[in-house]
Amino acid sequence: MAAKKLLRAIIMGAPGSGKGTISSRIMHDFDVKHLSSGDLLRKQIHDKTANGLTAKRFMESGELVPDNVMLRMVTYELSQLQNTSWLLDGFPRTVEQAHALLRDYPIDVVLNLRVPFEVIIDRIKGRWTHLASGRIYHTEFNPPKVPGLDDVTNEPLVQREDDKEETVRARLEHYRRLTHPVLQYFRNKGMVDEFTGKYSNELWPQVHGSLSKLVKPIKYTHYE
Ligand code: G5P
Ligand code: MG
Repeated sequence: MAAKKLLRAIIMGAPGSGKGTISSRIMHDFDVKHLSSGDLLRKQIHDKTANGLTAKRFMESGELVPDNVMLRMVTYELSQLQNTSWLLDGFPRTVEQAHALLRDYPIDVVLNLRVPFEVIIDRIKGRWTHLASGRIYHTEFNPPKVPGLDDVTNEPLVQREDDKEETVRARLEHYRRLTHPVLQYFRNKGMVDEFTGKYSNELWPQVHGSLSKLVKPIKYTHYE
């Protein structure tokens, strides 16, 4: 029997562009594991690990966590997923991280979400997160069944420490300065599929179509 084709994908986009939202839809419709570097870091902070303590002060000011911490953490997680399709969200974010990743793994596609910056600031104000699972809600776009509680565990939702307006602006600035060159690096290699729009529901069918050319979907879920 032929070996199953494993997907190696990256999802990119500015903070708040909908990477987490689109990733959870991808997991639902494709046999792919979602690995979010931000979710990993928030878990380490919650568990008060050494990496978590280092990461906390960078994240709270909207800065990037140092490359050596990120590389150690993500390399370990990927080593646990040898025979699994994966989608990386939030990594790589610097050219150094990108080089290190490509040294170890061939990447099939980089999905880039292009959402206007004005839309993003408004969105982040309404975001609520279930820290343990990374599930994301929005007071209007995707409200929980019971306000303030996670749909699956009924545990309380929180607002992220780095979602204050001035920190979001700092995150957007770091994105422009440090992460945009990563995108350019992937574009020069012809690896990027671009998706432009204001709403995740508008981008989703295009993303589904793009991935379906690489791996067979389990289903197609429509959102409106
Ligand atoms: P993260 O956790 O990677 P960001 O800043 O890249 O964080 P973020 O904020 O998680 O990205 P997102 O995942 O792109 O945003 O967006 P989302 O959560 O899906 O959507 C945002 C909100 O909008 C949600 O409430 C959602 O429900 C809502 N929404 C989605 N679509 C729509 C829509 O169509 N309409 C409306 N109205 N709402 C919508 O990284 C955090 C920090 O960790 C560190 C850095 O310090 C970083 O700042 N970090 C790293 N540092 C160094 N290197 C790395 N590789 C690092 N990775 C993380
Ligand atoms: Mg996210």
